[in-house]
Amino acid sequence: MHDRAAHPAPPREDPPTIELGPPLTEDGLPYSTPYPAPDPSEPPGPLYVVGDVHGYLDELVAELRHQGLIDADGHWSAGRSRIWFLGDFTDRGPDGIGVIDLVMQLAAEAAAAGGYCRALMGNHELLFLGAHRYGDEPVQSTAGTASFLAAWRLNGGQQHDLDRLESHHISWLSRLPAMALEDDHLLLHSDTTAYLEYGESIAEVNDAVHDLLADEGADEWWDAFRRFTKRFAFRGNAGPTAVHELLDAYGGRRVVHGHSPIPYLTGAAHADDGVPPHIPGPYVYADDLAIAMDGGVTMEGRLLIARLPVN
Ligand SMILES: [Mn+2]
Repeated sequence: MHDRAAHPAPPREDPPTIELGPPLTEDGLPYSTPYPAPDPSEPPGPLYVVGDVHGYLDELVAELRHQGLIDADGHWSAGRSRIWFLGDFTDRGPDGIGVIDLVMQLAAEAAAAGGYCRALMGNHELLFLGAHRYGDEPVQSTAGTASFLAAWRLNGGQQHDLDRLESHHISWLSRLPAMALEDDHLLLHSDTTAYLEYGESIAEVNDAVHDLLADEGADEWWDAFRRFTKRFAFRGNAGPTAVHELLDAYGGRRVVHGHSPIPYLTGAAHADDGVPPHIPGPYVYADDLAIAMDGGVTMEGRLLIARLPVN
């Protein structure tokens, strides 16, 4: 029999620290980074994902506080933690620009602390940027004449967000990736396989969306907006196959997405009884291959932040 108490583990000594200096580039010059480089000998911090915010800044701040990710003054307090926002920052709620400002601020503060705060592009980012760039210019639509401005207003666009949209917001939003892979989780905004129409690798998809926003016209933007607004591909009997199509192409063992509110995915959205939907947390479905993160904050649900992996 082992007697653990009689044989305590020896105290762990700190490993010796070797000052290697900054890494060198191919031309022998050190990289210059605006922030201190993370210590590569330390493991990465915990990974979090944040569902659709849609302008609900107070709810976002409360949940970030609740998770210990920001302090009482709204500054990053999560050290080396890694946070991914899954897109849809604006529209419907009261302060979309305030949400973007907070995420941009946390991105800078997290990087300085050796962690990161990153974000995906959702369909509402395309819609909002399109409303700003193309206004009521007519676009080709199968449903007749459409415009970004009209569609944005119909989908909860808030004029005061558009009025406060500045060039630094536009350049930040325009460069958001459409997808990312972290710790075997494939992160997407929308529960659709439409990503496959933009590339065979994550880098190809992100480059294609970036190039589209930089170079293409209103019709191509509209087409992208329509494709990334599709939903529910992972529901039902064909759902796991659809998830596998994405995982086979882009890697990962699970997809994590926003976009489709959990009460709609589960069929629990309240109709006329006035009872808000009960959202206990992220919704795992499609043979455990998919995690839905949009808690339906716009429909009296919850703004969800989850630490991955979830069971
Ligand atoms: Mn969405």
